[in-house]
Amino acid sequence: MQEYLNLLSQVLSSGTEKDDRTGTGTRSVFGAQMRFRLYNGFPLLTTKKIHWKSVVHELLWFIKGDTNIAYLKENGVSIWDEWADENGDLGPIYGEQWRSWPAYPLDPMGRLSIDQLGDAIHTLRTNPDSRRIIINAWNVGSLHEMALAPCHCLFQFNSRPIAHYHRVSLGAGLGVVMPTGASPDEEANILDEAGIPRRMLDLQLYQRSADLFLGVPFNIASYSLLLLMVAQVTGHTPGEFVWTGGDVHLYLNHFEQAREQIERLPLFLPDLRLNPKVREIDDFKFEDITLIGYDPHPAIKAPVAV
Ligand code: UFP
Repeated sequence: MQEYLNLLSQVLSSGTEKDDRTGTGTRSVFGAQMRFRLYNGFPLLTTKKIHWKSVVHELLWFIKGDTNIAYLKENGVSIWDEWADENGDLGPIYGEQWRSWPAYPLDPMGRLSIDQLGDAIHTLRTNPDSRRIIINAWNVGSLHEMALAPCHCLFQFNSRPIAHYHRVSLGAGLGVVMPTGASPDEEANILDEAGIPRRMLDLQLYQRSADLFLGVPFNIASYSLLLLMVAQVTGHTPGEFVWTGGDVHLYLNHFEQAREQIERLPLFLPDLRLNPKVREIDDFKFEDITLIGYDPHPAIKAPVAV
């Protein structure tokens, strides 16, 4: 996670002072990128403790297509509370756009709405070389109905053959055999004779607005987990998570905390294990996701800009 600490330093030292919607004020850099190789460990920040349970429940909630905070509240997650209306609704945010983007006019299959995540998984199983495997939450015509305009607004999957040296080391080391929800024909495409994945899966996120201290560590963990889940159900080996930021900012009242964090030494990354029996993205439950060996530095408190 050194890349993250480097970006914190860069924004602190060379960011531009900029006003913002919340009235807090920020130091900001436009355009930044970090890459996390998921086979080197799960990129959950170790220089401060991240509330992992919230990451998992929020992602499962997005995948369910849910946009009401009831599920989150039942599971003790409060991150969306301040934006919900009196019925707990948030408008057509991430979950709705990922799973049921309204189709006007009807698409060729006559669907009223489009399951972008389901389509992406189908394409990864049937046409993995595609360069069009994109999920977009930035539905321009619906932004005004959303409680918060999407921050992590668009992501793309990339499936690529595993280089020879990689496959050798996989055979000897990790040896991950990914079960898939694919038909036998599709599976033959994805797994080799020994049941080892032929291909690796990458995910790149575009985050238009990035609260580098509070939001970004959470966003990195969430999309890395999504990448592992989609890799498993499509028979891929997890590759890289690429994080790309637009307005990457530190709020003025997070500077002290950021400096404290930069001085801390990064620790070993945890491992993440998924229940290998799960073959479809909708079948993952909280208990299927296990974080092992997460022993971070203590949490650092910082005010949220609303
Ligand atoms: N923010 C994140 N990540 C998120 C999320 C919000 O960094 O997942 F939901 C931050 C970015 C920004 C604020 O500081 O929340 C959103 O404000 P705006 O819509 O004005 O960009």
